[in-house]
Amino acid sequence: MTRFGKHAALHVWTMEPFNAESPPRLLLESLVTPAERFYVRNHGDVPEVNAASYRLAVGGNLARPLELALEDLTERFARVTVEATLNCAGNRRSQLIEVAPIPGEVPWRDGAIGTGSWTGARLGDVLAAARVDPGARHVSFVGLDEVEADGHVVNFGGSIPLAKALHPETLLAYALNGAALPPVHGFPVRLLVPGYIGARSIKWLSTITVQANPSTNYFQTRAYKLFPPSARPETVDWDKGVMLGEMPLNAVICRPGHGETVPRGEALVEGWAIAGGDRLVARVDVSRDGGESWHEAELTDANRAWTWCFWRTRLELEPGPCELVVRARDSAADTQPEDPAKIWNLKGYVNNAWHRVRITVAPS
Ligand SMILES: Nc1nc2c(c(=O)[nH]1)N[C@H]1C(S)=C(S)[C@@H](COP(=O)(O)O)O[C@H]1N2
Ligand SMILES: [Mo]
Repeated sequence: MTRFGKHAALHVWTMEPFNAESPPRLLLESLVTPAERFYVRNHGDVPEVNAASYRLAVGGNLARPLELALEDLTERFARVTVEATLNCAGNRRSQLIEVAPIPGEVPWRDGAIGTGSWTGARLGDVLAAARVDPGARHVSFVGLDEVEADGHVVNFGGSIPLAKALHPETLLAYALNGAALPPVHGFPVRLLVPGYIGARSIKWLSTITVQANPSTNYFQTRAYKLFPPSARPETVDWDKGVMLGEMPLNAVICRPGHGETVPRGEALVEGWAIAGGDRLVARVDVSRDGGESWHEAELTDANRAWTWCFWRTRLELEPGPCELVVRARDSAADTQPEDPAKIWNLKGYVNNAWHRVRITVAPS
């Protein structure tokens, strides 16, 4: 156990703020990730929140503004449980950094992802009680944590389209895996936006505002935007760029790991795959020759919206150096880009290039 009750095998990138990811093998042990193995992505200190005096303000373009105590959320609204994978937009950034440097960002490998069984009130139920005005299009959220951004102290925040806010999977979550939300994951209440980048699942929620436009928070208008590979920090126009929402399709090989030596013959290759939005993983292909030829892998569990699925295949491996590659296809027939250089972007977001693992196959 390390800080915040995390498993000792987690790789801690920074202590302040606390940022840590799970090794791929540990993730593969269960479809629902135990809290102590769940990655942490913080931009500031973990706020200490008193549950008794906590209030969540719901305002903006609506008829009945609300101020909800934790007990209001747990008792007045239906208690709903949703299994959903949280995936950081910066997950797999390290592979983009191999293309060109991305200074000032956490160099996540592939473990900034985890699946929780989240319990809470539907955001849609709360917004129905508040009676949203026609004409509202976005819902914006602010957390209690204070973050240093561009020389200013701001609260972490962001927004999602009203339509997504009203979908039944979008929760004001107060429990993770059957226990109260741990402080580091947003106690007492966090937003859960399945299918979206992790950054939109705002922790330690303080206010919810229904409005006509997206949030003007730094983390909506400046960070978590996608720029083309040609954009450079010195010259980029921050007003341009695509605000990130739904995650793209992705797949990772968890076993064998980079640099491992495996015996010749049949090897078990395993990992996870996840489709963005409400799409499903339709197929996973694995290559043992750097992407020349492909073998369809078996999906080992019911493949449901909002959650990753695990896959596995057995491949005959010849002695010598070997490059394993994975790529998936989703229910919208979309697939992943081959080359990380083509999707490199200055903040290093949403890398979903083919995942490659170089191993050595021993002679006998
Ligand atoms: N208030 C607040 N919410 C936040 C963040 C944050 O720093 N502050 N980080 C976001 C990001 S970038 C991610 S990926 C997820 C991580 O959630 P976790 O730490 O519970 O795994 O929380 C999101 N919500
Ligand atoms: Mo993130």
